[in-house]
Amino acid sequence: MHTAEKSPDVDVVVVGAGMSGLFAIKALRDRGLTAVVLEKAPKAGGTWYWNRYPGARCDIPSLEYSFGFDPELEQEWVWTEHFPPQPEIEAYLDHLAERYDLARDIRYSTGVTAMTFDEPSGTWLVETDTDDHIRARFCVMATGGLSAPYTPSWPGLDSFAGTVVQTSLWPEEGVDLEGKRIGIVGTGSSGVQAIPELAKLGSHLTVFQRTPTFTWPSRNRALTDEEQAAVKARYPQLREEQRNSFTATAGTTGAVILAFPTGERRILDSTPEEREAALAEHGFDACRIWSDTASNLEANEMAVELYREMIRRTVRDPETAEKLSPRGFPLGCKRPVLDNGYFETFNRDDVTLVALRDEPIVEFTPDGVRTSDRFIALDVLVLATGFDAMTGALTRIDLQGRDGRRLRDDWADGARAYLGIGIEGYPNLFHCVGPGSAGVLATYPPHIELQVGWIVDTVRDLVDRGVVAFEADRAAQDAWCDEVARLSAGTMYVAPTCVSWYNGGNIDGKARTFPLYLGGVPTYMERLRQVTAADYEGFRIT
Ligand code: NA7
Repeated sequence: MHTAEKSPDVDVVVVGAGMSGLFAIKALRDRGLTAVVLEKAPKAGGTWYWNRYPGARCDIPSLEYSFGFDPELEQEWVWTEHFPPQPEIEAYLDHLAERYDLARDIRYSTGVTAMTFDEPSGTWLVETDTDDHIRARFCVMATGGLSAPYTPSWPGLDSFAGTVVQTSLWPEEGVDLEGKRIGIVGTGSSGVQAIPELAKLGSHLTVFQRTPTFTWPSRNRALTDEEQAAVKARYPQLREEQRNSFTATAGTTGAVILAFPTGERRILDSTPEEREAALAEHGFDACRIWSDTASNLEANEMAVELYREMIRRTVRDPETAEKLSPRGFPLGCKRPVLDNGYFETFNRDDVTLVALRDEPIVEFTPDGVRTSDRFIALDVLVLATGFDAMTGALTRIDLQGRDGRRLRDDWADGARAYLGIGIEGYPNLFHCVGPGSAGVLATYPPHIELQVGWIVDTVRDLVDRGVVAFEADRAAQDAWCDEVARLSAGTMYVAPTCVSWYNGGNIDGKARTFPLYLGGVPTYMERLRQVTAADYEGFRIT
């Protein structure tokens, strides 16, 4: 095919119609660019479409977990709870699609299977599972950080005659759970949110736990009209606070996301009486009020002991309390979890905890599961087993860059990207809040407005200049990856005992790297502004 025949169908293909994709399509259109969004789900919403399991909820306050680009929308939209439940966020995103007529540029039920860069024409050919072939000058990967579900397997699972359902692929039509014997594997955020609800729905719930989790009472509550009005009255300031905050949050929300200590006193210098007083005053939060737990493993372990003490005080059966108690990895290594009565659920007579490290799964049978110690009959198996986070959604596409390079090979030893936006070897391709950016460490909507806003402005400029290829430079990418690594050195995220989806440790065989930028959102955005001012320093422009 001649280059002339490879003229693009659209300026931009956006992959994904979650929060990033919806914002991208609106912003691209506002700047006069043509775009098509390809979305594998039958609806918009991304994470908030797929994760519709009982109890699904965001752990960022609703008034902050929303876009600020349209002051009218911000004032009109009514949130009902402090932490938004999944149906409310889904409704909010549906509303965005409708309000700005975004659906006319979105092809639903269309999964991207392959993407190939053609160097002479400077275009991408995007192929889908519905046999679409779309040629675009630029691609914006709005594929999400937690969107490639991880599904483990056990011997005999295929023979299980009951229902198997994954929290991250929960069917729209729902799952019949009423009065069923339910088993759930996984006690991360999804499991911790689902467990209290599944216990209420089923006749019996068995929780299969591999690693005990750190989770804090969310203290979720209905939002009063007064509270909501007070925030809406100062929304411009709140958005400004978000833009200027390390984690794109206002108030104390950032401490929740990072599990960072909030106090000034060292736990290593504390007396038993002071620690007891902390437990009495702060409960589960007593482990998070010290200044030395983020950097000192001995202090961290003392804080964890306060946490274990709270579990002992909450869970009546001492053996169950012990099994639920985190040991052997530091507080702050994983993303903190917020719960609605998680530990209390284990006081119910119809809930059983199976600690898989003591009692591993041997096999599934048509009727249930056999562990090393017993047989447990099940009607429904829920998998809350997490995600191939941050990179999986990109590496599961057959993404072929310059000179036939494949992303899944280039990232086999860990993700490498410049500014968390561009990848050397993959010109004209941008990814949203991906590896190398603050990514999942910052509140998505404001972070998306800033970072995806930069991408869209850049694309507009490149189109105006008739640029054929825009590609991260190898040396600039290496320097950025070094900076990302330097900032995480010594933190709990990369502690040798920390196994998490942040560092790839949750997936067998995945490279162990921590790809999130820990310099904070304002520093990151300042860097992007400097890069633009220096004519896209670190990118090669053809
Ligand atoms: P997470 O936090 O990765 O949790 C997954 C859970 O599944 C975790 O408890 C895992 O245990 C468990 N798991 C995974 N594979 C297995 C196998 N093979 N056997 C037993 N248990 C297993 O995912 P979530 O969906 O809960 O949360 C992800 C993020 O979404 C969350 O942090 C919020 O930001 C929103 P492990 O700890 O690996 O031993």
